[in-house]
Amino acid sequence: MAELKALLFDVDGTLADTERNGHRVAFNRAFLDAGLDWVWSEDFYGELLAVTGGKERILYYLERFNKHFRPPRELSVFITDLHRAKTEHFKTLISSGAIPLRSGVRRLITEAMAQRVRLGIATTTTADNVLALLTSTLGEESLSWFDVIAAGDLVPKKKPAPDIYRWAIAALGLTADACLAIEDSENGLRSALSAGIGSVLITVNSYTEKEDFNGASMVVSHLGEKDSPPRVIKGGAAPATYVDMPLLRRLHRQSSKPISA
Ligand code: XBP
Ligand code: MG
Repeated sequence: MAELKALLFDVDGTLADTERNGHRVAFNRAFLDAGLDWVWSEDFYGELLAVTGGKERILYYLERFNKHFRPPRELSVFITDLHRAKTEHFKTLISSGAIPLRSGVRRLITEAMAQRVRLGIATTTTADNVLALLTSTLGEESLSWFDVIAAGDLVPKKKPAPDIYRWAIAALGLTADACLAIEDSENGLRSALSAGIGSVLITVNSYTEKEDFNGASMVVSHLGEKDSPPRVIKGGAAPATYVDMPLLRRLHRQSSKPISA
């Protein structure tokens, strides 16, 4: 396994817990504005998360749960317009500071930069949403910390397809074996692994904790801090008690032998 040269972060559920009280609320506000009586509950949204991509998720909802809906204009235009409105609501929510970074994210990013390990983002959400989240949580200068922000419709196929990770790796001018991915979901894990990234750390959340993370290098509850260590769900962290750069380097070295589920 090559030297660890870059960390590739997922966004939703990984950098911040954005789904339950961010994207889901933004979707419901956009539905209300559009005069639709659609309300996605917390539990129902968890089912819809099986499909990545907001536009793809709306289409999945219509095809699977609301077959009789007749869109007021061509369906793809209707969905695109609805999703654009949802993104505005999400950006407003994020810019209000409503959703903080998850535990350990700021610390690990700072550690990686201090050790000259490059940073990238590989996400299904839109670039606008990523910029809003980074700006509101880390400040505008943080946008320059990431050598690549690979997001949303940049690629034809979203996670679990490998496209977005392949795009990010190529944009970094690296090979997959020099990268470690940090994800929260099975779709994200599958995407990173099929892009050839052998070391994937999973930080679960309330929507993804029961998913299948077979093939991950390690599964933890969160990245953690010295005084608030994570729960290790699969894999061995010792001697580390929370996720730091030495632990990631160890995982990367060992990543030819992923843990079994
Ligand atoms: C999670 C997703 C996104 C968000 C909604 O992305 O699947 O679609 O749920 O964002 P990540 P959009 O890869 O960061 O986990 O509505 O902008 O798609
Ligand atoms: Mg995610």
